[in-house]
Amino acid sequence: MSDSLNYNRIESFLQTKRMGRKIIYFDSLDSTNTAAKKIAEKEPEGTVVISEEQKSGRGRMGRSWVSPRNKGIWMSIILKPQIPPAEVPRLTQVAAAAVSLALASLEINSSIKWPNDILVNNKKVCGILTEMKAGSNKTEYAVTGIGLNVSLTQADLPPNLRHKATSLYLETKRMFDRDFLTAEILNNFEHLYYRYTMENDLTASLDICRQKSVVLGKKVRLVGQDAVKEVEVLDIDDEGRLVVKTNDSRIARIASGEISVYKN
Ligand code: BT5
Repeated sequence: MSDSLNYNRIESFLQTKRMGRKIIYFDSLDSTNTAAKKIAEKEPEGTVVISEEQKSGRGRMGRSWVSPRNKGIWMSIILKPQIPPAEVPRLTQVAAAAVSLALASLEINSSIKWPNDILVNNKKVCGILTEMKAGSNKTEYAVTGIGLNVSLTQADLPPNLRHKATSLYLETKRMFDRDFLTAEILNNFEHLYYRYTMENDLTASLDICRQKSVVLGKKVRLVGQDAVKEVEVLDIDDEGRLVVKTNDSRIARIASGEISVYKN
């Protein structure tokens, strides 16, 4: 196993028809999501942009994503789903379920913090960023970016993240094959993605998100655009939304947002 990703090895582990059948590999990039969006219109569904490092890896809402060289999987999948733009955020749940299954195949137990964080031992090991280009009713394309910390050490993480971020290596003291893991994520993603977009069945993904959820039954802080609300999480509904009970006992359904868990 070398330090760099190897397309032929990734391909040898793939069991997919589309996902990862074209991989565009970079040694260094600003952001795989940014690069994928630039070429999304002309590339086929399932094309993957992957880079050994990202200089300006992005999280949601302008946040940054730490992406040191050779230490993680920083990839973006180009998708052309026949779903309305309002449903595109669900692809994040599909990807979260796929990552969680891929980790389980390596005997790593993970949990999912709705909507886009994968945790191991309660620390963030993976984040997902889905972006799209859409008209009012038609999704032109979506790009689902996955950042998975594989072999980062404490020194690879900035001090302000060390209490809440981790890597597979830090949690297990094992080194993982990034080629295999990349393929395994894509294998699981393809299965769940086509069940949703071709068979209109999101249940398979949502069942995993529910089983693995760290927020179900918990009191959480919901960070909205203009206010922070404390709510109790009742469920993830069949559309992937978080069902919450507010302090004044009203039920609300949240399609996307930011939460922090503060109480059991
Ligand atoms: C995310 O945003 O978690 C989405 C991250 C998506 C990264 C992938 S990598 C491939 C593709 N290309 C990109 O440019 N992005 C995608 P959010 O929920 O907003 O979380 C961001 C926050 O996570 C930051 O503000 C930090 O607190 C924390 N963070 C940053 N880097 C991290 C890392 N490597 N591991 C764990 N936590 C991190």
